[in-house]
Amino acid sequence: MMAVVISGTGLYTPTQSISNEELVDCFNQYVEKFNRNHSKDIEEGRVAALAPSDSSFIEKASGIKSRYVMAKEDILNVDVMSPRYTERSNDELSMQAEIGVAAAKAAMLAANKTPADIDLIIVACAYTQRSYPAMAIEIQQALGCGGWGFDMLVACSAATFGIINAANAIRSGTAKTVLVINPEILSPQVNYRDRDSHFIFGDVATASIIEDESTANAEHVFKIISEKPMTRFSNNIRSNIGYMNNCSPEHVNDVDKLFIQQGRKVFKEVLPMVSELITSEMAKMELGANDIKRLYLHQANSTMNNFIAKKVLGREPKSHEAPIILDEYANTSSAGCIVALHKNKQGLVTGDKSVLCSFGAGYSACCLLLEYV
Ligand code: CO8
Repeated sequence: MMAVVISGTGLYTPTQSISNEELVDCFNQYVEKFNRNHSKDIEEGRVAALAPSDSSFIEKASGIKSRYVMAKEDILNVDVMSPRYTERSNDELSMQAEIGVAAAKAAMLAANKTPADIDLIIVACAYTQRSYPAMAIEIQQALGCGGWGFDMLVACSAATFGIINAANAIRSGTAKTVLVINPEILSPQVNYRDRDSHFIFGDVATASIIEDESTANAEHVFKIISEKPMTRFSNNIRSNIGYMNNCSPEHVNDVDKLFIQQGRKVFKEVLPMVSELITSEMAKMELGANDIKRLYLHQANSTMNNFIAKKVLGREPKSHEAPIILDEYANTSSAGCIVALHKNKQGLVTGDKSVLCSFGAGYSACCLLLEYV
């Protein structure tokens, strides 16, 4: 079978960043205000007082220290607590396409490709900012690429599932060189008034070039030697935002239209699922723990990643073996494992094997085994 490779990755990092301390300061202003405004109801037991957030809890429970966002000011305004963007006209490049283009250009540069080489664009992410026309087609026009494009949503596994779709398009002959783009603008979906989840997400965009090994001409090339996607339905990570929301106007502002999760349950259910996914894929390819040089894992929680890496390697991982980027970027949904890959390619030599693995809402998970060429 034809060998398909990842021959370049690109990263767009927003210019604005929010520290845990800034976020907690705003959250705690909101808590004080809420408790003050509801003091009588709280005293008489009709309303529960809100508890403050704590930046040291956040770092200890998740490994997150900061997150990048597209627009910081109103997230930290206690009277708003959500990003605010100026709506662009239909003639302007949309925000999600803009950051996708930036990541795509960086990936093309890394892979020594021009827009003329690209014949398929897949925008794969957790949310698209509109239903249609597809973000991929807008990006196709902005870059000046030919061919075709489409969007696909698989929450945290969108990037890996996108890479599999790209590889299959190449194998089947419907494309030669594919751009998979993950423009993750997640901050609009965060409930910044929810103590359990206000700290989790950040915005970013990543992109990858996928092509036949015979045409690859880049510094860092990873051959896809095996791929195993999986899904299993769960309500433990959910958002009910959607095009039918206006049909139930009484519920349009309910908190379930933002991100909600049962974090503990996710932890308990996803960890064994992902550890088993990776180890069985390694067994299928007759790879042992010593053969794996890097684990590029989904970036949701550093304890989770440490647990998975320990299960796979059979020992405590060294920091370069299972790189963590969520201290700086927080959870960036599907883009997280690509950011980890993008920033940690150094030191690999020909033949080295790595794991690229996503996991999250759906549930969805995917393990790609890669060989450094
Ligand atoms: N400050 C202080 N204390 C807090 C805070 C806070 N902010 N939040 C909770 N606590 C307290 C709780 O009240 C609790 O107190 P007590 O023990 O008295 O009840 C205590 O801390 C422990 O709370 P938890 O059990 O909730 O804390 P955990 O140790 O489980 O950590 C995490 C919470 C970090 C959320 C953790 O559960 C986790 O990371 N879980 C799994 C996360 C995960 O993988 N989620 C998948 C995310 S989905 C995804 O990646 C993409 C989805 C699509 C994109 C969505 C875009 C918006």
